[in-house]
Amino acid sequence: MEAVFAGYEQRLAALKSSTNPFAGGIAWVEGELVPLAEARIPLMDQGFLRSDLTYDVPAIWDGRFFRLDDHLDRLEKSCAKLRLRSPLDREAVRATLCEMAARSGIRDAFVCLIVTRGLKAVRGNRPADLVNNLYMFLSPYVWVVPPEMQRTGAPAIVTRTVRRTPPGAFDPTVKNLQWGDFTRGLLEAQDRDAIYPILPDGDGNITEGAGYNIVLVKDGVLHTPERGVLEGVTRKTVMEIAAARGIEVRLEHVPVDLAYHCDELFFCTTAAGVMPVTTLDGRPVGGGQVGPVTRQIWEAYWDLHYDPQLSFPIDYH
Ligand code: PDG
Repeated sequence: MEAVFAGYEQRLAALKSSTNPFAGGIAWVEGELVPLAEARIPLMDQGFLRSDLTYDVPAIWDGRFFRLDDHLDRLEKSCAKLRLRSPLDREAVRATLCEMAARSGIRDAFVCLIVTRGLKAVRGNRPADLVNNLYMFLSPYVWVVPPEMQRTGAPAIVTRTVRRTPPGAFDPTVKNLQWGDFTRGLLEAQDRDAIYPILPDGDGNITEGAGYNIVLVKDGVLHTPERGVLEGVTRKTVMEIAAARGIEVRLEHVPVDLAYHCDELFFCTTAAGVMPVTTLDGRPVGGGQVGPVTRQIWEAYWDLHYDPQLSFPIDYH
């Protein structure tokens, strides 16, 4: 862990001392590059007014794009499900994102692409007649669980006041910003002296949390929900790491009860990687410390960021 964080801290210090106007973040809006803090969206965009959009978040780590094609594949599938079309094709998106990284000098980035319905109301219009919008930005890397907390593990709860929006209401495999359930979960977590909510499905199973998938370790086997969740790229990487090490993974319903009796628990997301969780509802998970399976997967996850099959270097000119 320490080597990964030390390298990152060094690069962050260099970024913070940069005088580049894009060092704090860079956005692409209607073909223009602007500092992220100055980026604006048109009020009438249905993405804003109705959350009629989908998005995706790949990351850049140590100057290399990680699994960009997996994220662009998922974005295209999400667009198809919502009958949206990105106004830029994949090659143009890839080239623009690399140019944005180079222009900003950001070497560890949270990269966001949002495709929205566009400027006319859907009501009274046929989706096929609308021109959809694309917004893209890079910001310095975002940590859902910050490094200092990853060392000892994060505090989570299973929410009592809110369940995850069911797949029949909104398909969670379409990455979306209808965060009402997650926002309620985050508030409940604060009220209960924790930070991270785990939302149940209303039928006694866990789903996911506010921007992360959930994996339990019980007797050396990984358990993660197959239904009612985003099919996370980080989780996919975790499953590949497990397969390569002969660790069994069960993708099935995961009862809430198993979360209370597991040996280890971790979250995964592009915005922080593999995040150990060591307390649940105020009680220790397993031994209350970051466990050996989590640790092994954590290390392998960050090592893979230098694997040329999964990542490529950005030309910073
Ligand atoms: N589930 C949900 C609801 C998510 O939003 C995310 C990622 C994941 C699972 C994990 O997916 P992946 O491993 O492909 O990243 N969402 C975070 C957003 C973080 C935030 O707070 O905005 C991300 O895309 O990084």
